[in-house]
Amino acid sequence: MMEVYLDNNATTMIDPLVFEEMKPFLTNIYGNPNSLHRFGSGTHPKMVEALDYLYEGINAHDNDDIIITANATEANNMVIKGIWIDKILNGNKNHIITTEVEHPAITATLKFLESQGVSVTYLPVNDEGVLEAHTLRKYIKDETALVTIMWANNETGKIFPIEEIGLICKEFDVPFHTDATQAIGKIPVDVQKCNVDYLSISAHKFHGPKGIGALYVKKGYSLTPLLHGGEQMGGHRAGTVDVASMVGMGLAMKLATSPEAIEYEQTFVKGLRDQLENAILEISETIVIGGADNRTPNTSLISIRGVEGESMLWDLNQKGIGASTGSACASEDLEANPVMNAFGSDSELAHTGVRLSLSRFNTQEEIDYAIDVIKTAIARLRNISSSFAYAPESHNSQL
Ligand code: C6P
Repeated sequence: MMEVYLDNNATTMIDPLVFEEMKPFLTNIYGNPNSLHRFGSGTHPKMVEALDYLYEGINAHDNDDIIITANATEANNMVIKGIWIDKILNGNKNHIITTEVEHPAITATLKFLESQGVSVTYLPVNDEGVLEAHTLRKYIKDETALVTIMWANNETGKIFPIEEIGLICKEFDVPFHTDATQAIGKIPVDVQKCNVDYLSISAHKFHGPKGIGALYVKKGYSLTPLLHGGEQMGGHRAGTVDVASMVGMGLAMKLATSPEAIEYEQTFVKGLRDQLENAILEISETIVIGGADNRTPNTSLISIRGVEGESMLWDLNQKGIGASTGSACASEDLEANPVMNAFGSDSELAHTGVRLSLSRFNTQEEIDYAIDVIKTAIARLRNISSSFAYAPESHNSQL
């Protein structure tokens, strides 16, 4: 049976070139980068190179900071809780603005802050699932300590008007953070052009290793650290850095953000995504949630009326295809998808979303196979009772 991975917004396969680059740092170059001897300093050239690739990948200025973290979740927590400590607990501001379709790494962190008395505004999105930048103007107040808005949505792939949002934040002199987890490697990301002050990065979304990410911090926008301890990362994040993963993230960033790589996403990957999507849309009562415009080139969130998203995943999995109904981290929660609810979709529609997310490693053959399997699954599932339920044989709540 063919195996086809169509869940690249959950995570991506590591690029074999990236893995090769990491290997020496998992074997013979094992020194602690903070040690003064040759074993430690031997790690430095490749770490510096990795940082250079990160700076180049998002067009950061040399004087800005990039702090290595464990993932985008940590980067998001670092900026939100850092601002909370610096500007809310230690200052006179008490308000944060976000949207209602952010990833839980933002919303759960903000919910915690709300429990501590912080006021949070969740901006509504339009019926395409995108924030209209002018909406933001009405909600910024003197007490606003931070605006945090994603660059691209993980479920719909919808791209937010980051350049306009950055300009508004600059006009009001409010720090602007964007979670760019789903944008990097898919569309151009330029922190200078978009007036971004903080930006979150996750390597495993662009064919780097898991367990490594970064927070970009514009010069002059320092933060109280989350982790206190040693002086690593200039005191911004204590703890010995995972050198192999950092080196891997650097190369993955270089490979994913070159102009040629972005062009390849816009042509080859988008071409495959569109073929897959169009084949499904030929079937009656199927729609692209939020519409087809202005999306990352790899993502398709489709609603198939009468077909429960979970049932569809079950059928696809039986045929070797991995997809999802939304965020991987909420996949055991069978509640209707909150992103779709934010669009005001009716409740049936909200249960019928399937997210198909591709990468540069998918092939034409795989997409042809996926089209056949999906068409068969839709026909089968529409023929059986609506009480059909997805029942995983086992699960491990620790995963
Ligand atoms: N979204 C998805 O299936 P980590 O794993 O911490 O590096 O990334 C978290 C994260 C943060 N922001 C956005 C926009 C994301 O999409 C994710 C990860 C995956 O949609 C897994 S839940």
